[in-house]
Amino acid sequence: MNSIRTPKRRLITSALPYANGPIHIGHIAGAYLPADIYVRYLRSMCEDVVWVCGSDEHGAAITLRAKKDGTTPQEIVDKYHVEMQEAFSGLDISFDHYSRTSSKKHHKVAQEFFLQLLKNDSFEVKTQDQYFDEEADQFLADRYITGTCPKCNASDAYGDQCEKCGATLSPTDLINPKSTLSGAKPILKPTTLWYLPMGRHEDWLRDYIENGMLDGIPHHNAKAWKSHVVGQCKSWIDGGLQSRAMTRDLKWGVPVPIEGAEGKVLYVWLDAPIGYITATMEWAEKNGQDWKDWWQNSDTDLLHFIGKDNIVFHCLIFPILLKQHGGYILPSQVPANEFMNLEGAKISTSRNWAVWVSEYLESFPEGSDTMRYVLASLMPEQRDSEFTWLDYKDRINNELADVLGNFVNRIVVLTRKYYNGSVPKTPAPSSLNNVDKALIESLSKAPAKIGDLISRHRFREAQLEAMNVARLGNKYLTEEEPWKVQKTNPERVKTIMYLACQVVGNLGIVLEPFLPRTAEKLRVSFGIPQAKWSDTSPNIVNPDTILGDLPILFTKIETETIEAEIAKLGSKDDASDNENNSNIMPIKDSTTFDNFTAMDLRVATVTECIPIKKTKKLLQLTVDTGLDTRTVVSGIAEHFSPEDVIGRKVVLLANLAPRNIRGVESQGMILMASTSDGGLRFITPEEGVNSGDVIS
Ligand code: B3M
Ligand code: ZN
Repeated sequence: MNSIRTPKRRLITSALPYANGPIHIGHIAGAYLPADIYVRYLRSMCEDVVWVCGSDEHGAAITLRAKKDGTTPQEIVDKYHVEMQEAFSGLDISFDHYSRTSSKKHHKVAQEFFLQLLKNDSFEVKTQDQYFDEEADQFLADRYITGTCPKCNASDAYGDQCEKCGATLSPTDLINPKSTLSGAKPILKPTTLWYLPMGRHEDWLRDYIENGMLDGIPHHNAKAWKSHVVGQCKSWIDGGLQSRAMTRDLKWGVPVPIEGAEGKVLYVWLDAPIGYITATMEWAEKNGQDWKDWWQNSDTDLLHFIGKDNIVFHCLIFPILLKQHGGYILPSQVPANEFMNLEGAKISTSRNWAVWVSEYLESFPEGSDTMRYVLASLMPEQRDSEFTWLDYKDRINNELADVLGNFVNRIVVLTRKYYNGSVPKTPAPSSLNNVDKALIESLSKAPAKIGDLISRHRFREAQLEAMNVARLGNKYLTEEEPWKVQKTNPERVKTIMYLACQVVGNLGIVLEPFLPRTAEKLRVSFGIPQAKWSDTSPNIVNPDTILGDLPILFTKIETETIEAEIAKLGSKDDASDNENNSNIMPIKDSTTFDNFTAMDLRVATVTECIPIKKTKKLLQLTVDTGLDTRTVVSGIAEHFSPEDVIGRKVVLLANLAPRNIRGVESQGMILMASTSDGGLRFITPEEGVNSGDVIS
């Protein structure tokens, strides 16, 4: 549970994507797929839930993009507002309502919100010198100004941040400032801005974030918040919260509704989160509901799904705004995700180092469930993660096709063969053996286990547990071998097949949040009317149900297919932006051939993996070397979790003298590549290379 009380309803939001470019898989894995899994589960639990999102159509990113493309901001946002929705629906991202912030309605809602803040004395008005571009006749905020970073000397730092070293800057910190509009050197000129004095709010924010307390009353379970979210907020608060300007001297945005403030708009990070409110109003109006129940009633839990770069805005700034306005509830959970990298580098729009959803769906028109599955398997819930096409292929072939697809197919084929497609009668309890009983028990427990993980936003594990239901069924079939038993004991086979059909029936419900299309196919074929979590049971499929048509669920992916996808990627490193490639390690001093041949390098397969208690970095691996099975301790826990590692082929230094590490004898060392972005990656042998093969 997120909350210390049980809420009557839940309002879910996902970050409003900037309408200045297409959606890529990093977006999906960050703020949309996790929310979709969560919301589908809540719907299936018949909970009262609404999920809103919309396009963020203001901000410098949009105007800069328009300028680059030689068009207007309106045209840009109109284009991407449509394209982004197509991408979302292509991956079955099931918002209840998708709005946009350039609408008249939103402008009005945001302006009224601002006026109430003004009334409540929430701002400090300051007149200060700001950079002004005389050629473009415009004040330059944040992203309109670039220059040399005073911290790292990168030549292209922005007015608010250096993307090279991550330093937070203000425009006047930049050396040799330049306007991005005209290239001109800007001058300083006074202007009036409305600031949010965030420092005033440090004390209650700290109590809210660290203890889940609000106005002395328990508000949410702070322990249920992710540690990286709390950690980021704490370090902001500890560093002292600075006042932040809530208005900008720009033409594109929500006009500041004050006389004398012509030519000023609301800061995009003031207007965008209010977009969640506008979206809820629109949804409520369409559905005959009162939006206030969702925003102004303490029976409601508010959850924001976002990426880690949006944490400060959702955990500190927006709560201040909501509280200053008065009458609104505050978020009770912000399950922010970290970043997903791609093929060994950061996803980058400008370098086209991304998997674009629309292009992906062109290549894989039926690929919604498979991409969802892979992204959920790799979701960057607690730390950054990495998507690779090889992994995509392996997970589809080895998990979806071999485990799930194969299992379901075997059931359908055998039921057709033995019973003309009709599910056998419920077996008498007395006919169940211990294996059957164990299957029934695991099957009964799975839905609650999966549901609990989803409620706690542990979507990777939840999906793994849901797939374990299919693994359970597969194992049962393999052990009971109905195709053999049929010859001698067809009565027994009826029991086996009845139970195996129940496994598929339950999969039709527990897979729904992750693989909605596949789950629906299973439900339709096995006669299950709806995806209702409470319908899961070891007797979910009625006897005598005639199984409907069920074509092959997953087709295997060929190596050439993923090679074609990899070839579409642009440039991996930012050498093009920055001449010296200083991230790459220089070559070490020379060594001898004998030194090299003294090492026994082997391919091995990881069969088991567990964390080593009381350590942050260490995993204990069991590896099959082809000759023996041994234990290896590896310092990779900050980069990989055990489920990332099990089943992988790795390169092992096999004759390294055994060493005792934290009480465990490590019999060798796994070789890893340290990537230029500070990551660690496995060295994965190509197909056909097996455990025991010697590397020389
Ligand atoms: N548009 C930022 C982003 O896409 C922003 C989110 C707004 S949520 C209110 O990173
Ligand atoms: Zn810098």
